[in-house]
Formats: sequence, structure tokens, C-alpha cells
Amino acid sequence: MISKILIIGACGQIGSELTNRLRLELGTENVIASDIRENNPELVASGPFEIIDAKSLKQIKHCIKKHNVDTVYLMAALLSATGEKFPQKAWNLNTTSLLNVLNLAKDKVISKVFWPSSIAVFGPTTPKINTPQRTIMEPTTVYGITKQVGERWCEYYHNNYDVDVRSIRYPGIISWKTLPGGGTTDYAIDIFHKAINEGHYDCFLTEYTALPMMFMDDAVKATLDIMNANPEDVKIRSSYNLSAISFTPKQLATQIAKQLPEFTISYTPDFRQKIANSWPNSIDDTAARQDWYWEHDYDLEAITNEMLLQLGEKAIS
Ligand code: AKB
Repeated sequence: MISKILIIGACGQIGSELTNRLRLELGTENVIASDIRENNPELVASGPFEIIDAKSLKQIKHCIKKHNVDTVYLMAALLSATGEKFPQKAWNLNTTSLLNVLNLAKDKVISKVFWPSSIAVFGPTTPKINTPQRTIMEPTTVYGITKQVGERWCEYYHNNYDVDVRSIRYPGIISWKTLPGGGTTDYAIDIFHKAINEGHYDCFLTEYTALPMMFMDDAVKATLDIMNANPEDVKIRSSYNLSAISFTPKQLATQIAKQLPEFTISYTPDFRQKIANSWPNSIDDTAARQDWYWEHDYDLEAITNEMLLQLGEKAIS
């Protein structure tokens, strides 16, 4: 029997692409998209859609029963920059939604959960280069705190209640279909929009701020890989380090300028600089590569080419 999937937060940057990909693989009617609002008209029109506030256990449970769902991807969250503006809201959404879903798995209402963690679980005291899977974790953002506490809960529910929860620590995700919102790594998407439409980008991070990044296709591949892995191969039940590439705004601007020679960049760091400074420069993801054979496809050049091609075509049409 095909498993039915519920994606909570399906209108967002990663949720929307996951929904499309899962619908292609499993059939539209087997993938229920949900969000707190109908934020993405194309996605809402493309298959079953439900309004769900991820903080409401009742609403999630109702939808699961109505559609006979057995797997939940919980993609709703307030990200790092927005979280610093609304700390209480970020805490409420990010932790309540996770406990709602974990409790439904504990009660065997669903059988499998995906929950994304982030490089934000690390902090200024973490080794910055090739950050190991297991290391010092003292996050200084509310978002990072919610992700760290979430990882502890995931491992706890797996160890004590046999919950099949799987998680990866996403780096910054670069994509062209749906805009991200409220993250610190969002500059690496804004820059492409501005390069194409205005020829100039004023970056909110300094030129030498190196951060781990990944193309959306790789992020979706990693998510499906870990969800399709044999349960015994998923040895880490908190969350896996996941890595593709790392670059600075200056390196990205140089790569863009190879195709758009007129492109210029300036730097006006704001409050997000402090957040970026607290995160790793690069990540060691040996465990993911060994346990469920993770490998990325896109390097900086391939990402830049694809972003400029797709956004350039969008600008023309
Ligand atoms: C953010 O910048 O907040 C996110 C993340 C790294 O989790 N993209």
C-alpha cells in the first residue's frame, strides 16, 4: 500500500519543492499539502491542500485521520532572522509543532516523521571549520535553540517510544522557484534576483562571511534519501550534519560576474552578521555519507549557472 504523506508548511521554500517532487513520485492524491495560509497559489491548485496551524494538535490530527496519512514532513518554522525579531513566536511555533507530530507518532497515529534541523544548532564556541557531527553546541539564536531542543526531543522519542523520526541539519538552501523568508542565508538567493534585475546587490553580510550552502535539488534528494533509507542505516536519530559547498558573498559575486560582467556588489552588514558569525564555515558530513550514502551533485559553478538560467528565463517570460 502506498503511504500517504502530509507536508506541514508546504507553501514555504523547501516545503513547496518537496511537495512537487513527492507528488511526482507517489501520485498527487497521496501527498497532502498544508500551511497556515494559502500562500502559494500554484501549489494550492496542484493537489489536495488543507489549512493547518502547526501549533494545533487537533488540526493536524483531524487532517491525518481525514486523509489516512502515515508519514509527516514538518517543514513549518520561523527561521533565524525572523526568530530574533519574534523570539517567543519562534519558540512557540518551532517547538510546539514538533512535539505535536512526535506525540502523534508515539501514539501510533502516524508511523514516520521528517523534521529539519539546521546548522543553526551550532554556536560561536563550536569548531568552525569542518564542524563535526558531535561537538560543542551552544546556539545563540532562538531559532538555533529551538533546533537544538528539537534534536534532543527527536532522539528521546526514538529511544524511549520507538518513534521513526529522521532529520538533517540543512545548510543555507539556494533555489529559484519559491523565495525563502526570514533566514540569514537568504542573501545567496537575493543576490541572483538583484544581479538579474538591477545589476547590483547590497549584501547584508560582509564579503568574507563563509557559510555552508546547498542547491535545492540536493536538499530534496537528501531529504528523500534519508526517508527512504533502511531504518537500521539511520543510526543518528537527533539530526545528521549535511554538507555540499561553502562560499563567501565575495566568491559568489565573482562567480556571478563571470556571466554578468557588469554586476557589482557592496556590503552593508546588519543584525544578521552576528547570526552568521556564530555559525560554522563548513560542515563534516561523513556520517550521512557513510550511513545512507549521501552525496551532493551541485558545486558553486553549477548552482550559479542554474540560478541565472532559471531566473533569467523567468524575468523574460
Ligand atoms: C536560516 O538562514 O535561518 C536558514 C538556516 C540555515 O537554517 N536558512
